[in-house]
Amino acid sequence: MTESIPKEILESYLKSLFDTDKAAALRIVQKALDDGVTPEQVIFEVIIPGMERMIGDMISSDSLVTLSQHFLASQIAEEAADRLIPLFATAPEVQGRVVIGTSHGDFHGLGKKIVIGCLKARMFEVNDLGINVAPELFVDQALATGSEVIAVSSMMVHTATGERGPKRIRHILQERGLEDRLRIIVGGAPYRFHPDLYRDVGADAWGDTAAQAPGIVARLVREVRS
Ligand code: B12
Repeated sequence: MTESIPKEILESYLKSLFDTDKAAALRIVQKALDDGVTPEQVIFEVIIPGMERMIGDMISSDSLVTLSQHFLASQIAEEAADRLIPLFATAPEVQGRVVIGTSHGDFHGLGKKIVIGCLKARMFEVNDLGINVAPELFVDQALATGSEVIAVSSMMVHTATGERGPKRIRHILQERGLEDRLRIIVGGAPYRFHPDLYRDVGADAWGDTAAQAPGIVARLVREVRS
């Protein structure tokens, strides 16, 4: 199928997200594929618009239902990207490689998960190091995976600004002469209240929302590759 997909598919997919019905969302994706919709169309015409709609509609609200809808959309985006991108007729060019984790001492993983969904849906290869990640591991894994960008999520002030957070990652890059090869992006609540905080912790950039992450990461990748 090359023409645009029937709009009912996106509508029913959005409804399943708003109902936080993951099984229904996955059934809709599978049925679309069975009916001849290409994996490319599912990603670009269903999954990404679904994420964007969810983030756009929900960003100002912070109710628990909102969080679970938001989270579900990103979880499905991540799963769908993992499953469908290898099926693309022409292998998509990887936009860049990213390692991501929450900073040392920080167990808040929901925001990171949403960032991963957005990046994967936009064809970035993402290695998730999990929560409570040591600064040394960020650097070692970035090198092991050929990543250009280290992404650090911190939800608490002390894990954003502390000596085992992004600051230490910056020191390691300096000590090991890696500053030309790797960029650091940070995100999470503490940065929202102090828009210059990202500089103080030694990052190259920060992103307010997961939706902004692909654009900013793409810029950082270009800087490293140029
Ligand atoms: C859920 C939650 C928890 C859950 C976490 C569950 C999980 N699996 O993640 C649990 C119950 C475990 C928890 C524990 C604690 N929490 Co808590 N928690 C929260 C809460 C309510 C929501 C955080 C969240 O998930 N938000 C939803 C996500 C989607 O939003 P987000 O994380 O901001 O992410 C978005 C953006 O920031 C951005 N983003 C995030 N990361 C990144 C990274 C990059 C690279 C980019 C570009 C963008 C980006 O994209 C995301 C999507 O758009 C916040 C309060 C709040 N309203 O923020 C407190 C909060 C973060 N917690 C807090 C505290 C104090 C704790 C505890 C210490 C409590 C305790 N006494 O035990 C422990 C700490 C445990 C630890 N060591 O980490 C404080 C932090 C205070 C501070 N200023 O430092 C907060 C602010 C609550 C408060 N007002 O006091 N918490």
